[in-house]
Amino acid sequence: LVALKGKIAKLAKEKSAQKADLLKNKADVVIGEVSVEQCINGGRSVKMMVTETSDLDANTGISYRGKSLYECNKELPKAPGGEVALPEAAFWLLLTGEVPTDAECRAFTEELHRRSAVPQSVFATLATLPKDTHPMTQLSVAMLAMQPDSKFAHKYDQGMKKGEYWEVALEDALDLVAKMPVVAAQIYRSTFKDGKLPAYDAKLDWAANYAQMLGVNSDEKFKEVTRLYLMLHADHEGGSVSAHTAHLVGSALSDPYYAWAAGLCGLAGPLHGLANQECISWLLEAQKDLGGQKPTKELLTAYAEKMVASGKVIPGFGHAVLRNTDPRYMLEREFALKNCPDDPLFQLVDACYQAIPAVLEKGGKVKNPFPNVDAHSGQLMHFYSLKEQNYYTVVFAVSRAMGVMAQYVWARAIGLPIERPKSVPLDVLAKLANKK
Ligand code: FCX
Repeated sequence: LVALKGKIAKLAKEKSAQKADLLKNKADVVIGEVSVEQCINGGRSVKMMVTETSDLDANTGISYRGKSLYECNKELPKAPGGEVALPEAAFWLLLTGEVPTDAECRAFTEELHRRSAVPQSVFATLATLPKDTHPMTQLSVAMLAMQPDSKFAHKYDQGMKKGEYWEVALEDALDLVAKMPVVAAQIYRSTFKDGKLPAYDAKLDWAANYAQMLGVNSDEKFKEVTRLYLMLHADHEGGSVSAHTAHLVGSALSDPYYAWAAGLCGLAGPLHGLANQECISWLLEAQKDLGGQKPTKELLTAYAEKMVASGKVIPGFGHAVLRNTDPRYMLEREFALKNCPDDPLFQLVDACYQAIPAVLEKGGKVKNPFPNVDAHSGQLMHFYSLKEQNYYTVVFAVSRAMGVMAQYVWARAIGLPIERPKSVPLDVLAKLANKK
């Protein structure tokens, strides 16, 4: 922990100096304009916030601290015998800007294990909810139930100085990420199984332990695919609904638990994190509709054309920012080609990959006809027996907690202020537009 804090402190000093320099010498430089369309259509591409941890390029996808996902998967430490990068190594990278050594990564995993105990009151709160409460609602409630333990909120009440914010935020961030798998696995076990949580295994890495606590599959490959999934979903810049929500809430100095509870509510939306749930439902429905026929490009083209003609959205395709096949999708595809090429659901996913972009392109209105990660993730979960679709967004949330928490720490480390963009009524917008 001392090493981690030292690295963040050093980088924060450099970055704070950079921020001060920009504000002192370049504050008035205009870096873009906002069109009427951007104002109405969700501020798409308007550069109006700072996120240190990752950056999304429309064509090459997300990079964590300047490293593409392919580079991360290659360079970050692996589990013994594993081939994919460990997600906690990605968390370290997001926090410090550095690839951890194997020893640093091992010590970091142990640090997370030490912080993983979840207060009984959190499980008691969850137990009061109706059993059919959506797992994402349960997860968000669990974050709020953990909030009384926020070190940030406690220290703030005691008059903590601004310079101390990030260090105390880091304590909460590590606690929260450490506890996520336990809470998430308990939600799974209570909602879909017998309620009993398999024993925590601190000998395993963070993701493998989560996989074994889910208790659906003891296959080593399930642990491996969980590592891959959690590494790939860790961060996606600051503008996505969940990250931006958490950033906005955090900018009011609401503590990390409040911020992530709010972010999770955004992640639960069907156009964002819930898309992976919708995707697998769509794939299973398509499989049924094909009635046992082998999925081919031709069949899927006809199937997708019919859907688009009836005005339906095809889940897992398109993206608000990406304009190419999502590299997260490609890394999952590579894993599937290696580990489950004969899975009938993978063959369907593969046929969709061959067919759907051309169908959407022909329709002419979709800005990005290519698949995003959600078009693949469900198949991998399903293959390894995690079949409860309305749980899928929770797995996404376990991963994204790392990016959002790293963003929270960095927002405090460089002293970003409360966020307050300007909104205008349509009449005012019309007046502004008519003046030009
Ligand atoms: N199938 C059919 N039509 C689609 C489509 C799809 N997959 N994606 C976009 N379109 C349509 C839109 O509905 C819109 O139609 P309209 O003009 O009649 O309203 C038009 O194409 C233009 O949309 P576009 O600008 O390309 O996309 P947006 O930025 O508005 O929306 C999302 C992006 C991702 C919301 C959209 O592509 C979609 O709904 N995709 C399916 C859901 C999905 O996969 N979401 C996961 C996103 C991601 F991974 C995440 O953030 O979690």
